[in-house]
Order: sequence, then C-alpha cells, then structure tokens
Amino acid sequence: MLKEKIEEALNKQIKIEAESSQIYLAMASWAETEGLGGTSQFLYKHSDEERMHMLKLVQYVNERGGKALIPQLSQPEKVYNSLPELFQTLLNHEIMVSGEINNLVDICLQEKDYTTHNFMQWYVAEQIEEEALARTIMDKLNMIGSDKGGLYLFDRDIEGISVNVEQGK
Ligand code: OFO
Repeated sequence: MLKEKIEEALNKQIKIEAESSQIYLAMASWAETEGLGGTSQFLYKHSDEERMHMLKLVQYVNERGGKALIPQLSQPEKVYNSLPELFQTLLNHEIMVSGEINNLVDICLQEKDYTTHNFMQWYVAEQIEEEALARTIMDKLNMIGSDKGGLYLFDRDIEGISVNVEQGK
C-alpha cells in the first residue's frame, strides 16, 4: 500500500510527464508546419516516450493500491521562433523534470519507501540520457548557426535519433 505522501508525489509526477508529452506534441506539430520533417518525427517520438513514462507511473500507482489521477492539461506554447529556441525550451524543461524526479526520490527515502525508490531509478537514468541528448542537440545547433545547408542536414539526421534509453541511440 502506498503512503499518502508518496501517492501524492507520484500523481504530481504523472501530471509532469503528461505535460511533457503535450509540450513535445505541440513542438512536433509546429516543426511539421515549418517543413522540418525530421525534427517533427523526432518530437512526435519524444512525445510518445513521455506518454509511456506517464503510463508506467499510472500503472505503478494503481498496482500498489493507490489511485492514479489523470490530470487536466493546459495548452502548451504553439509557436517557436527558431529551432535553437525550441530545443533550449526542451532542455530547460528536462532540467526541471530531473529536479522533480530527484525530489520524488528524496521523498521516497524520507518515507522509507524503498520499492518506489527502486522503481524511480529508471526515471533517474532516463533523465541523464534525455538531458545529455538535449545538450548535444543544442551544441550542434550552436555550431550550425544560420547555415541553411547545416540545418538541412540537422533536420535529416535528427529523425534517426532515439530518445529511448533502452533502445540506445
Ligand atoms: Fe523527459 O522524461 Fe519523462 O521522465
């Protein structure tokens, strides 16, 4: 049985993962309308990944005798001025998510819930990968600058990059 504090923290994380999925879906849609086909495919996949992160939490809460709350979501940003702006937003968002996951892990230790602590380690590892990937993407974009040929190649190559920690990159 989950302690109330843990259930609350996990439900908060469910909302964060759902919001991540929604934000990346909006980013994917924007990229698609800008003719950035590779970037949009990458972001659609990333959005699906976040939904999977949310589902894993929903099922964990229910399995442990809690009640998962499916949250209401607000409308994410619809327009970006550039790819660097978009990916910087994504990186900042992932840094925020990592902080929230660390808080959750800390609550598990305070409450001596070692099962949830163990479950959360997957998310800790995932965040390291996602932050590293977002930083690599930002480095690439900073190198490319406004070079059109470089941006074309970036958009072509990013489609093949996987955000899933288990599939590798
Ligand atoms: Fe962005 O990764 Fe979920 O947790």
